[in-house]
Amino acid sequence: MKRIFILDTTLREGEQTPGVSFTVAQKLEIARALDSIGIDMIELGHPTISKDIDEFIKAVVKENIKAELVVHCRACDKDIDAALSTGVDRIAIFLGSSKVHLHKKLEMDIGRAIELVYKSVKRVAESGLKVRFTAEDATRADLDALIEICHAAVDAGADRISLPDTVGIALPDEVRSLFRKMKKEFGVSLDAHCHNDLGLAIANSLAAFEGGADCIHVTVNGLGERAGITPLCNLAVALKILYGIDTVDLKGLTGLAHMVEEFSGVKVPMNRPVIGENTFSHKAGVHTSGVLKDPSTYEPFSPELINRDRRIIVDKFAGRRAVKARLQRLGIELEDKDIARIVDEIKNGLHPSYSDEELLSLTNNFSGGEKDGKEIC
Ligand code: HCA
Ligand code: CU
Repeated sequence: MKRIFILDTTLREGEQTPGVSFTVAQKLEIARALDSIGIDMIELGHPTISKDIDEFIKAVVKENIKAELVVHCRACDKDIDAALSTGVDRIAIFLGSSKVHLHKKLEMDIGRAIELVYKSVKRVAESGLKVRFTAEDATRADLDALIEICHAAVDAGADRISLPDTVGIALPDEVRSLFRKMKKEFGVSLDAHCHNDLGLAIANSLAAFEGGADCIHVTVNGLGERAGITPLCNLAVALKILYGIDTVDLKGLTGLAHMVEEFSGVKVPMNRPVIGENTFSHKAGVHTSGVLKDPSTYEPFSPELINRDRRIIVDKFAGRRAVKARLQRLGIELEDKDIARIVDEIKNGLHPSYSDEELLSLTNNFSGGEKDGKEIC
């Protein structure tokens, strides 16, 4: 079976989310948690950005982390010096590759970019560390220029090339085809890093994988610049469900997502695939009835896969089966006629959704206020 690596960049790209700043202690906890679920590579940040980032990187390399530790840096001596002093396994050097990045942002031509990439990558390679080169904005670059820049990196010693969709603008077919072409051209490993500006990060990551990418970049909860990048939970589950590919320990994903939600202060929306509160909730009578007979009627995969529970919502949409199942979970067995009365009562009201306590209290009203569910029967 095809092997695919996952690089988590919650600690680098994720901290670029507006409003997010992790403490060193939080970052160490996230790094340990990522390692414990079997992430292959952890991208740690740029040591020149701030003292605490440098401090964190120097601290995490002393931990017993199995994942490859990667520092991200610009193609300049100041960044490379700082990166080399950290003791990580790999340095990822990035430089714009599209015309708009080269001409407008960096104000240089392709010749100068090639020189810089060659010189910077060679410096790191000669130090004995592994080097990845990131051709920033690769999906908007002219293909010949992109190939030329990447050749300079590979000739200088890079064993990995990242081809990011920096502004999340590419279509899955374009990404698949770009990776196919680059795979034919280069013998090195290729990374995909897909931004989610148009909601295509997951689709593009899977397309990159189909096109020959060896490694996909993710962040926990999809954190990152603007709309963020491919979310770890979604990617790992999609690879398992759609391709049968094992990556990380899926049962560890829910805890990790909650940890990063707390540390980042960025709430996971309730309808977020895989990890959102509603992912395994069923509401309409037709749905709950189907799910209670066979969960696969309305669930593409079981909540147990990621250590979660199914929820049966009880409100005006609920049918007898849903109410019966919810009461059974609370240890209450009622006759069908009593269930029918409760359902009628629920349907006559406008209560948005019954919690267990509210359902119990409604049930008790119907049965003269008795507290113990078993006595109701
Ligand atoms: C950045 C740009 C980057 C780099 C991705 C990579 C992008 O924030 O520095 O190194 O693979 O999206 O192009 O995140
Ligand atoms: Cu990015």
